[in-house]
Amino acid sequence: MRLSKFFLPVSKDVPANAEIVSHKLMLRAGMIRQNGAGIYSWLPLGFLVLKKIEQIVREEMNRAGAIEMLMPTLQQADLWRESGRYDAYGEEMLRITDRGGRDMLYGPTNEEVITDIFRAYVKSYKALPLNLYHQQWKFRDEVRPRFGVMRGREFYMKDAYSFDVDEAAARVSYQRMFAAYLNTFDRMGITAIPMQADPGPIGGDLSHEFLILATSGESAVFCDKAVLDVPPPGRDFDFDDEAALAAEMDKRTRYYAATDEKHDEAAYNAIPEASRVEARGIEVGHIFYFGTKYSDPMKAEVQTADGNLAEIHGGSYGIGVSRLVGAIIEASHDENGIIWPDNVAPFHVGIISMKPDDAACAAVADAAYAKLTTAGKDVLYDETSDRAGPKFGRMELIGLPWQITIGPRGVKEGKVELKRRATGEKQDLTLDAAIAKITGA
Ligand code: 5CA
Repeated sequence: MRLSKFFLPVSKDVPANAEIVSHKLMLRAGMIRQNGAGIYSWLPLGFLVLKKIEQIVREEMNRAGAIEMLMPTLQQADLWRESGRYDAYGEEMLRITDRGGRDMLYGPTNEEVITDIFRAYVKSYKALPLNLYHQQWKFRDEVRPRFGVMRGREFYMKDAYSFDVDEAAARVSYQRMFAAYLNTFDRMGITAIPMQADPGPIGGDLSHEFLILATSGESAVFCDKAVLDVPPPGRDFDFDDEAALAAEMDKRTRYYAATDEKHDEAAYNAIPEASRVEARGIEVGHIFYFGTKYSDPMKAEVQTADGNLAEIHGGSYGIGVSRLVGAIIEASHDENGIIWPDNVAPFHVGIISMKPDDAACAAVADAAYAKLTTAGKDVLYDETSDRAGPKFGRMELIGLPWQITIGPRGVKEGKVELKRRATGEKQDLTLDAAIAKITGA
């Protein structure tokens, strides 16, 4: 993408209500535009990152055997009356009436809709386990939308729903999502710590929140440092291996990790002092096992192996896809701007052409752009005639993992400057050597 043909409205001014660094940086980098309280447009740079995160979530859900689909944003109130949640959900639910006088709502989550789909088609245990997911906009009329996309009213969520014939099978489905989440967040360059969460009315031990550590986090977090060092299951992990699934969960849950809501001072104090971590965290995912909470009132039953009917055991698994854009920035930035982890960066490389009106300089910069694009890299090519200061400042702000600066002096010596955004490390290299470094060749 040539910068002169892109839409990148960077700005120095941020509104006073932008309290935290990710919100400020997203506004300054021209990633989002507020349209109303907690409601945002995703400008091109922000949209690229949102799509990268969405794609990682998709690949890791698919790898774990979940199947993608799409449900609508608008739902029928009658389904929520069946589950009993229509009145219980309260003011967070945006309620709408259509021209026929029917009560509708903008979905805050999709347990009812998916249970309705399930019961219409699935009649036998033989079709289980089944895990269906989608990535779709949600609306929750939060009392206090704030921190930009981190606590929005309209936000983008991945929500998966598992269906099993009994609790033991549902536990395996839960562990499968638990393991998939670890790989998902790892690919985004962040460490998300699973913490026991309040399982709600069902009880049991099966609800976890996944939090990343960041000073601006809304929750206080207490954990054993060791939990941060457990490696993710990895690409070759076998999601059908039930012993391995249980082990992945056990490897982490054996260490203390809790938010303030579940904090147990005595258990925390039992950790060796040097290993105690007291920090703040952002919830980027939340998984639940809820048994027959929806299948019971909504009559989602299957025939079991012995010919009886059984209510299915369900779980739901959320990831805050739009929240992650802000959360990753909270975890990865410096005083000059964003530092994108490689896999979620809107472009892999930024090329700064220092003198686009100098023929030799422009030729090298054009060649760099062509070669990197051919090598499959997403490139933002700054061939504008802006001054050096603003060019560098903008490139630092938007935080692409690699920068190549091409100026007349270097070109004379056959060199370009390659900079790694995360470390600030700079090297003068031939163009081909710089490209080889970026492409890992
Ligand atoms: N039905 C379940 C699982 S699908 C559910 O809705 N869980 S949730 O309420 O915890 O939401 C899932 C994830 O969405 C959260 O972990 C969080 O990362 C994200 N999320 C929730 N509320 C907001 C919000 N107001 N703004 C941005 N992201 C949010």
